Amino acid sequence: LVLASVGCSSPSAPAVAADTPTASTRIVPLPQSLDMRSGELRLSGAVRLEMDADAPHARRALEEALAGIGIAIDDAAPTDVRLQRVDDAALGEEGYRLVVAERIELSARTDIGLLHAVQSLRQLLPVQVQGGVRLPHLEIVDAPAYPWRGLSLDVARSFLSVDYLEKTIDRMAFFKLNRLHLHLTDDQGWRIEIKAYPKLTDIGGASAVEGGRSGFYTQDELRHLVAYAQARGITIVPEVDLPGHTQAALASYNELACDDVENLAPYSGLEVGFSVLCLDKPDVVYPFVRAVLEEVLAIFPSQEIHVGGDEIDHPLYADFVSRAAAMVEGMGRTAIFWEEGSVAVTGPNVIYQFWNDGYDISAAVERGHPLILSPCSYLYIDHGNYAGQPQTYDWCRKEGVPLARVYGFDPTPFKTALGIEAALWTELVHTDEAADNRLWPRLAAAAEVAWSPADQRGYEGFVQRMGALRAHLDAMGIRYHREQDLGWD
Ligand code: TNX
Repeated sequence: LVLASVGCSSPSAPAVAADTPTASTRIVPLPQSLDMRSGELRLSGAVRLEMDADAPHARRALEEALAGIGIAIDDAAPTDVRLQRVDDAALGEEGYRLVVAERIELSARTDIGLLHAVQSLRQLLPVQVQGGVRLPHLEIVDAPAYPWRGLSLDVARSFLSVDYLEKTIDRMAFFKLNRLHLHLTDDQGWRIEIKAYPKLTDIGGASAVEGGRSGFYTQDELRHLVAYAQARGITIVPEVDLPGHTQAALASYNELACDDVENLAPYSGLEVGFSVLCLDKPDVVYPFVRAVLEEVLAIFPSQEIHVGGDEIDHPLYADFVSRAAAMVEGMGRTAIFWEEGSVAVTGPNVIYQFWNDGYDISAAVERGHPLILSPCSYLYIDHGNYAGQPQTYDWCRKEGVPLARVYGFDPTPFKTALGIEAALWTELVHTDEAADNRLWPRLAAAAEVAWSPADQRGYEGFVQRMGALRAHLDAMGIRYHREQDLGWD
């Protein structure tokens, strides 16, 4: 590949694509600093790669990205793309620098930082290089505002295939998201193989919400997904939702229920808040919880493990949360619970996930508990892209949760926030196409909310940059919502 700065190009240089991508109108999430320089770099043919061996994930990502748009890699090419790890403390764990000048230079302290640099480069490049491309000279220095930038995906109500999760991981990585929270169990299905309790998936894996898909992941499949995600800078955070939302478990092992529970059949309805492990039988329940958590932790290296704890009214609820949190801590990890769990006494590291806009989480904040923010009126993207969209909920917000609404969320008042998670519940989402429609482009807005400081970003700029990335979404095969604000109808 020939990289030449504009002054050096000869009259015989191949024609280059007319549309010079303007960096400032392309990158989502908005970089912390972007300095446009005069001059431009012409790419055509092939590039030479100089890559730090100590960044295997970024190397693979860069090679794939170039191959994917038709740029060949050739050691004889005169100019290069350089990918290097540098010892620059200011960049932090995930920060990076991207310079386009005579050559393209990506630098970061970590492999993950370099992965993010590769994603920014991908967004600057067109989706297909035919004849050549011009990149403006520029320097980006970038790092995230929040360390936790996630998607919570409900695979329990309706199952999603390994293949679809891989695609979603690739797309999340494109927007520098770094946490995929899998809601693996609920009333309507149990989706994770537990070898000590095989009926959980034999029975609990066979049900789903009405109209939805059933199924489960084997432990091998989950290990594969963990590695796949890790190579793309994403940690998979597993959730086993306890002690409520457990009808699939109760239907599989009736002894987990109290004797007077009448209906232990698999459940495919839409209700919430009716099932619970029999907390009055600690000798049955806690060995079960321990055995499940031990297998979960053996699959998922994530430091944080989600134990659910939502929508349950039981006199022993707070006791359950305290015991489960201590159990997770005893296993060397950190428990996450939905906000309701904050009524319990736990160690200060326990993380709460805020989801009801009206819930008063301030006491937990005062006690110093870290938060993951998923306020439903901004980040529940099972709600409509627009008011009244078919197959969407509106219990949290009648107007739905349009793109601009997601973008409008400001995490800064929450002093102990680790970051945010958009949540896709799947009671009404039963196909990959529907999932794509709910996720995109709203998840890109969530990514910018988490990455870019609130006082630096703005919806108008986001709309311009995001609008310009449509071809990239198409190239990734995303069946996104044709968002009017982006001119995509
Ligand atoms: C509330 S959010 C739930 C889920 C539902 C969702 C539907 C939370 C912790 N619980 O069980 O799927 O609303 O929007």
